Amino acid sequence: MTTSDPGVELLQFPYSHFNEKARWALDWKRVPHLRTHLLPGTHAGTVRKRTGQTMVPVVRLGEEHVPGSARIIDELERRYPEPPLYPKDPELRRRALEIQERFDEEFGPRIRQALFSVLIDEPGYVCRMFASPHPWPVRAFYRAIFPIGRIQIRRAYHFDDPQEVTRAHAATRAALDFVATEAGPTGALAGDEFSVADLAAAALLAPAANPPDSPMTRPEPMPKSVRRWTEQWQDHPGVAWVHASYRRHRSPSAEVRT
Ligand SMILES: N[C@@H](CCC(=O)N[C@@H](CS)C(=O)NCC(=O)O)C(=O)O
Repeated sequence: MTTSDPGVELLQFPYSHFNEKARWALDWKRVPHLRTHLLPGTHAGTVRKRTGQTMVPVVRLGEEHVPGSARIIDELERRYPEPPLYPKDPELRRRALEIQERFDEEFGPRIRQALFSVLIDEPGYVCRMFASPHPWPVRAFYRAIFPIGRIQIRRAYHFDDPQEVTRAHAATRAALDFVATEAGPTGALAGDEFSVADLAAAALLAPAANPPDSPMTRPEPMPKSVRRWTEQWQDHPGVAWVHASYRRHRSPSAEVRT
């Protein structure tokens, strides 16, 4: 560790809802950390070398690498208990973790699939979303190799089956319905206080809600297809819930810039 290394590092894609979960947790707990931006596709080698698997987010805590947003939050909660993300009451904690798991396993991947069903035909915009923190030669390289990435995306999200897109949209709507109906009088999903349940649901719904002035605000101008996709959800009360959660609880960045 050097003097400018706070000992905590987030390996991430800047536009990614699972990465936003980990980023929000680090910011919420005011943990000073470095952010290493990786490019989806070319990230695999770096992440595999460090963790033996390819998915981000990964958080390095000292010498230890922790992959997976739920595991990261669990580890942050243990090392940095204040302010808490887990409710104290055991029953509320169980409920909060159950909601996180439902968003992680069921809704989150489908919301991403729904967004990619329109992004796949907007290569220039995809490159802006994912490669913007990188210098222009990297951006130009990324744009040039995107046709290969596009084939992989089509395969990974099963876009040759139109039913898959229908299912992805239905799950996005179900996730918005869930937060709109489950939120209590304070807006929280488990008890009265902001918890891991709210963080997970708001971060994983961010692609549909496009919360303003946040790390998940999409670059403007959006292509027409992406704007149409985004606007279709905007009057849903679930979107109002995501916007309110970001406004009230999305802490400023605790990133350390070297
Ligand atoms: N369940 C994981 C999901 C993480 C995930 O899906 N990460 C995606 C980006 S959003 C990824 O790294 N994809 C690239 C890969 O699988 O190599 C979590 O909660 O962190």
